[in-house]
Amino acid sequence: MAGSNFVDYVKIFCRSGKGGAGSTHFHRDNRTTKGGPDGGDGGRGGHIILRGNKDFWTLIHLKYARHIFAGDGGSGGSSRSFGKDGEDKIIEVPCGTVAYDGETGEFLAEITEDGQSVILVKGGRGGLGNWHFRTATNQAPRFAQPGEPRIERSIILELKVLADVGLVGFPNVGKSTLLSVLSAAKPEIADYPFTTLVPNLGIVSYRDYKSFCMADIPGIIEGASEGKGLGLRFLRHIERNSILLFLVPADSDDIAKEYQILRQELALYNPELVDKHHILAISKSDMLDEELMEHMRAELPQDVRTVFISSVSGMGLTELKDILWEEINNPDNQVAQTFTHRDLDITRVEREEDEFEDDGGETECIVGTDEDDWDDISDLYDVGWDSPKNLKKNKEKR
Ligand SMILES: Nc1nc2c(ncn2[C@@H]2O[C@H](COP(=O)(O)OP(=O)(O)OP(=O)(O)O)[C@@H](O)[C@H]2O)c(=O)[nH]1
Ligand SMILES: [Mg+2]
Repeated sequence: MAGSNFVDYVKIFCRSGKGGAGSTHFHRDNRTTKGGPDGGDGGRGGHIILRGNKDFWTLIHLKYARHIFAGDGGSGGSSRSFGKDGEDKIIEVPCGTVAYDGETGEFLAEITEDGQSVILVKGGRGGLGNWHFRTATNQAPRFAQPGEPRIERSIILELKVLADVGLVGFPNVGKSTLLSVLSAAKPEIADYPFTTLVPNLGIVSYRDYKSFCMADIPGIIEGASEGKGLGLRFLRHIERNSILLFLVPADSDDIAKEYQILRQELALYNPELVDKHHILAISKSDMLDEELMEHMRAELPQDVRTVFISSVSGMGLTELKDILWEEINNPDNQVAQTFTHRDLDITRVEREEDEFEDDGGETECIVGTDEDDWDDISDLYDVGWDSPKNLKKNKEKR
C-alpha cells in the first residue's frame, strides 16, 4: 500500500472531554450576607463524533492525524450559571466506513449516508452545582458533583466501499478492463497478475441516464480467505455490494471449478457473501467461436446466470448491463440495508498499518482517574450524592 492514496484502514486514538465540575457557591450581594446555595452545573465534555461525508473517498486524512481529542467542559459558576460545553470533535469519513473497538474488535457503528452522525466516544457529563443539593435539613450544602472523567479509546476505522456491483475473479481475468470499458474509470491494466492493488470504483451509465456503481477489487486466489495474496484485505469491499459479478476467462481449463473455488473463498471469509446474488460472466470470449461457445454452454454451472462477454470486441456487454440493472433493482437483492457486521478478528488485522503500537501501550480505557474512582463517580450519578465518604474523597480530588 506504500505510496497509494487509497487508505481503507486506520487505527485512531480518541479522547472525549471531561465534564466540568459543578460549583459550590452561595449567593452574596451588598444586602445579603448569607444567601442560599447558587452554584451552577458544569458543562458537558466534548464528544468524538463520526460523520459521513460523500466528498471523501478514503481514510487518508486520518492516517497522519491519529490522535483526536475533544474539549473539556467548563466549570459551573455563581448565580447558577452553567459551565461551557466542551468542543465536540467531528471525524469526517466516507460513506461505507465501519468503526470497531481497537482493543476487542467489537463492532461499534457504521456510516452509510452523507451527514449521518454517530457518537463514538461520549464526553463526560458535567457535575451538578450545590444548588441542586439543598434540602430542608441541609440548606447550605457545601459540596457539588465533579464532572465525569474523560474516556480514552482506540478505534479501528475500516472502509467498505459502497458499490452496487462487485467484480470477483482470479488475477488477470479482465476485471479492470471491463470496468474501464463500462465506465469512465481508468484503472491500470496489464497482462500480469495483481496489476490492481487497490479497489477502483466506476459509475456505469445505463439507458435513460440511469447509472450504477461498480467496484473492481484485486484478484482473489485460492487461500485468500486465509490471507493469501491480496484477497483478504479487499474482500470486505464486496461485502456490501448487492450483486457479485464473477469473472472467469474463456481460456480457463475448467470454468465451473474456477467459479466454485471463488465461491468457496468467499464463503470461508464470510458465509453471507454466498447468499448474495451472483452472475457469472465468461470474459475474453472474443477468443471463442459460436461452435465452441455452444459446446461450453453445456458445461457451465446451472445455478447461476451466465453471459459471454468481451471487453475488447464489446460482445455481450449490453446484455450484461441489462442483467445487472435488473438484478440491482430486484428487491430481494437490497442487502446493503440488511447487512450485519461481524466483530473484527483483532488477531487478523493488518499489523503493518498498526503503527499505533509505537505509543508504548499508553492506550487505556479511562484516564484522569483510576478505575475505582470511576466506579465511585458513576455511583454518584445513579444514587445521588450524599455520602460523606464520597464528599471527602471528591473534595480531595478537586
Ligand atoms: N482478448 C481479450 N483480452 C482481454 C480482455 N479483457 C482483458 N484482456 C486482457 O487481459 C489482461 C488482464 O487484464 P486486466 O483487466 O488487467 O485483468 P484484471 O482481472 O484486472 O487483473 P488483476 O488486476 O491483476 O487482478 C490484459 O492484458 C488485457 O488486455 C478481453 O475481453 N479479451
Ligand atoms: Mg485489475
